[in-house]
Formats: sequence, C-alpha cells, structure tokens
Amino acid sequence: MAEVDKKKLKLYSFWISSCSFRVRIALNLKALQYQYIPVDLFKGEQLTPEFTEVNPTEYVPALVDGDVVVSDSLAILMYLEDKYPQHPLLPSNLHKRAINYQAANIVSSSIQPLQLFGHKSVKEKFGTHEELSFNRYHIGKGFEALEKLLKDHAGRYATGDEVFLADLFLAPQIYSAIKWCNVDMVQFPLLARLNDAYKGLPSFQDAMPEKQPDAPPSGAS
Ligand SMILES: N[C@@H](CCC(=O)N[C@@H](CS)C(=O)NCC(=O)O)C(=O)O
Repeated sequence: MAEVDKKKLKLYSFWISSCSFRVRIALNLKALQYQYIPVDLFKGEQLTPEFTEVNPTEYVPALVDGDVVVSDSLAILMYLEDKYPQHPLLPSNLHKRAINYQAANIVSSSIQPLQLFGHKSVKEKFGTHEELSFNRYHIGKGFEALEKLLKDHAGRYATGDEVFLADLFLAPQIYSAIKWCNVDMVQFPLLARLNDAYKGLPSFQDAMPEKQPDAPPSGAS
C-alpha cells in the first residue's frame, strides 16, 4: 500500500469495488479533495495488518478524516453528509428520503453481499457458470424490486431531478451487473434510463472504476 499523507481525507478503495465507487461519487459531488489509497483485493491487501488496523472487518471502503476512521459505505456517506453538508445526499421531503434509504438498502443488503458471496463461495464450490446464474438471479430480483419501488418517484434520477443517495448505490450496482454479470438491462428500462443519465455526470464519470489510479491500463479484471 502507498505511503499515507497525514493531511487530507483518505479513502481506502479498490478500483472495481462497487462499495468504494459509492463513496467516490459522494466525495466528488461534495467537491472534497482526498487521497486515494489503493487496497488491492486481488492480492489480499485487505487482510494485511496495515489495513486491518484501519478496518478490522477486512473490507473496503474505509475513510479517514483526521482522527475519525469510518468504514462501511453507508456509514461513510452519512458521516460525509453530516460533516460536509454541501450538495445534500438526502432530500428534505420525508417520503423521498425513505425511498432513498429503501433503494440504497436493497442494493447494499439484498444484491451486493449476495454477489460477493456468489463470487467467493459459489464460484469456489460450483464453478463460474453457477456463480453467474446465482449472481444474475439475485441482481434480477433486486432490480425488479427497484423498478417497482422507483416507478412513481423517478425523474431524471432515482427520486426526482436531483441526485441523491439512491443514485449513489444504483450507479455502481448497475455498472457491476452489466460489466461483470453481463445483465441485459432491456428487462429493467427505468434502471437503464437512470444509468444513461449517470453517464453524463462528471461526479459519476470521475468515480468510474476505469478512472481510478489502481485500475489496470486496459480496465480489464
Ligand atoms: N457493507 C460494506 C460491504 C463492503 C464490501 O463488501 N466490500 C468489498 C468490495 S465491494 C470487499 O472489500 N471485499 C473484500 C473481500 O471480500 O475480501 C460496505 O457497504 O462498505
């Protein structure tokens, strides 16, 4: 891992980590400068004492802000929201806020961890083909739920014409579904439309896996 500069916000991240991607978008939206500290999950750097001292759960992302260390993307986003209120990640309308929490939680509890489990355990026991069907099944189930949840709330973005928390979870999850599981987004027209809208936003573009300093030149895994 790179030498740590003690002054700035620091984000421990891995280029293709969708959970890190969520936080990178928030840091960009809030125009916060940060030091990017790559943790190579392929090399197992999340298990090194150097990293587990920062985050004992052995997962990226982790954020360091002076003396404050926060891990877990949702906790990091809520911390950033409280400390750096510019470009709010939550709408003031309570119903919209609840929809944002719900969409974020569908991704972070009912899709991403299953995809990780598929990648680690299903692949190891049953092979790549089973991993792919396992992951596609859970992504599809989650995406169907998101389509239903957002159909009466979406505007240009997930819950209207401004970017909020739900979008920070959706963009990385849709990216991952297409890139790693070859999910055909024709089945999910609302999410496909939102994904197109995210591609036009600099804060999202700059947070893309391929743009990160630890991405391989080809962007391949
Ligand atoms: N709930 C956590 C999940 C973090 C997580 O699953 N991180 C993955 C990358 S997206 C990871 O570090 N995996 C390493 C491993 O499984 O060993 C969050 O939202 O930050």
